[in-house]
Amino acid sequence: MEPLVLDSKTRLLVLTGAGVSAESGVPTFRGMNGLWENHPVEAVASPQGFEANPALVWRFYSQRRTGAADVKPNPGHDALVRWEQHLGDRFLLATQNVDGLHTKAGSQRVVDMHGNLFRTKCADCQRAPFADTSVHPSGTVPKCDNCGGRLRPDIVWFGEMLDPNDLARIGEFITRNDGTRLVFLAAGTSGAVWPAAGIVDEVRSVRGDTWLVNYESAANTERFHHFVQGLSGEVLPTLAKLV
Ligand code: BV8
Ligand code: ZN
Repeated sequence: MEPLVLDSKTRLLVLTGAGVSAESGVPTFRGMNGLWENHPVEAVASPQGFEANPALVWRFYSQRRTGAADVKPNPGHDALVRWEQHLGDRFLLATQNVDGLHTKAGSQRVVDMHGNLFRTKCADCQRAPFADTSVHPSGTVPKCDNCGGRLRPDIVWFGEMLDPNDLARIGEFITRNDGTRLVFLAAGTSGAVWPAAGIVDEVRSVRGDTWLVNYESAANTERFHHFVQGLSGEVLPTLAKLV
């Protein structure tokens, strides 16, 4: 298998999903069959779910905060930190994960496309999101001390738009015209959620080279030029040739 060559003429966009955190002990969505306590995740992680039962939604996120509080980055996260150190501004990491493990590992140029589990905002006023690791007793909904309204995790739910600044940052990196060749690598993602699942086609539209590193075939495997099947914690540390 030819290596992924990261040289001075290359810029690299990486997209990660739940699979990259699996070896750190964070359950994947598919691993849970897309369910939480028999609720489809899309139902709990949605504005409609929050309107219908905010306490249930907070129980879901409180459990995930507890579960992700002490997890550690794995060799897959660490490899991406080394690639970034080698490429500098010719590197960008877009993640669908809300566990914050890339940042914990030392990644700098990170776009949290779907938000962050350890940040909270208000559903009823425009106060700025704030860092928050608090876990709430079952049945409770934390109140905003600015407007008395309901607090919610600073996470992009199904049916909600992603932050346009985040999409613009990714789009700028894809269309950048600085004489470098674009390489895209997706890792640990099933390619089932949009707009993340469409990035490979955006990259192909500017004739970029595309790689998928995944434990099993994904919904969009055929869109990639290269498919390396395996565990990201084992494949990523040896995949790239840093020139
Ligand atoms: C939006 C935060 C505008 C919440 C998340 C076009 C077509 C169809 C549907 C749509 C479309 N455009 C929009 C939609 C609707 C929707 C969507 O995509 N629905 C899907 C279900 C069909 N998208 C949205 O709603 C987005 N917003 O488009 O707004 C709009 C609005 C309304 C209508 C139209 C347009 C918002 C999407 C973001 C939602 N929030 N997360 C939370 O985390 O609680 S998504 C969440 O699920 C994750 O962030 C991630 O994105 C996704 C899970 O996918 P993966 O991360 O890939 O994880 P998964 O478990 O599925 O797969 C893991 C993979 O890893 C597996 O393949 C496995 O084999 C592999 N693996 C496992 N272990 C390892 C491994 N690989 C390597 N190594 C290992 N060790
Ligand atoms: Zn408020």
